[in-house]
Amino acid sequence: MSLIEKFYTGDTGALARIISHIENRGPETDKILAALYPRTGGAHIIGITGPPGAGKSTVVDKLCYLYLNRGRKVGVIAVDPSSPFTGGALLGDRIRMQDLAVHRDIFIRSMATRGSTGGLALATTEVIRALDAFGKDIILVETVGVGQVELDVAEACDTTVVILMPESGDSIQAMKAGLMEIADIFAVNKADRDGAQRVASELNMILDVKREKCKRQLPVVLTQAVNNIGLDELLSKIDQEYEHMKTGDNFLKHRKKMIRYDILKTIEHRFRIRLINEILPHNILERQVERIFAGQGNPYDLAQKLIDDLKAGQIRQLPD
Ligand SMILES: Nc1nc2c(ncn2[C@@H]2O[C@H](COP(=O)(O)OP(=O)(O)OP(=O)(O)O)[C@@H](O)[C@H]2O)c(=O)[nH]1
Ligand SMILES: [Mg+2]
Repeated sequence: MSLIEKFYTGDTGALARIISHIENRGPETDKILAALYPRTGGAHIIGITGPPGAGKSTVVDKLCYLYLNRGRKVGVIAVDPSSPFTGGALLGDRIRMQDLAVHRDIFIRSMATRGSTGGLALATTEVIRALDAFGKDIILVETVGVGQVELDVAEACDTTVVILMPESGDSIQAMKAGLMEIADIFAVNKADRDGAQRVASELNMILDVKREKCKRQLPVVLTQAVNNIGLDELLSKIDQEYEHMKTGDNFLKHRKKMIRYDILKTIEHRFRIRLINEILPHNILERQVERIFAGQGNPYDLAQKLIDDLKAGQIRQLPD
């Protein structure tokens, strides 16, 4: 039986091997992704992001139980762009999630920069597609909300939850505009601590303008993930948001946005790799770096010249 056939029998080992293909980007990766694609589109993809230590993993853990109790099949991806290896925080997550990991209907995977050759967001999206094709109903994707990778990953999710904590109070005003933009739902976690209510009120004030303008709910939920309080409400907001998205034109628009995202991300990534490894003449970058370093020319003119040459179909000789 081929790997894909095994995958479709529900063999978790085959799923794990396919994910390894994606991470290591072997020669067969593209064929595998193409073969899985027709079976994607059934899962609800939920991004969980927010500042370090806000309680994202704890929330993910509790949501997993709630979904499993409802008989849903769950996939979890923990993305850590800062770690060149599967580092400390993720190890902690894995230990905490160990109870869960033995459950037949759950699959948990950590992803770090390792092996993804600069395309962590793309690799994460591809793993999401693999879990989707495998038949997962719910895919939870945890990212630490600080950089471009998170914003890219959020774009590949249906629903994005931003988790904050009372200590985030000072930083709400300064919260990256990007993080505010991508959130469908906010959870102020650690509501057992002082200041949670104040953070929620501040947030609500900021959001009111946007709610009015975009005719959106943008709910703010108070949670105590460790005490298992507020998670039912969070889950019902996630459901409502998804139901709303599925009405009218929203869903078609969203799905088309995803297709567009997959195409553009794939082009970007493959083009960059091919450009460096195949299209640009051997050593050209190194030679031009030396030249610019020595005070000749600048990166911007050089980049434009290379683009013009590519458009014209050939890279012309550059001065050394
Ligand atoms: N007091 C309190 N502590 C909590 C709550 N939820 C989580 N924590 C604790 O906060 C710490 C961080 O929780 P995590 O779930 O690992 O947070 P995270 O956002 O996943 O952290 P990173 O992945 O490292 O960014 C842990 O010690 C949790 O036990 C809560 O509701 N109240
Ligand atoms: Mg975590």
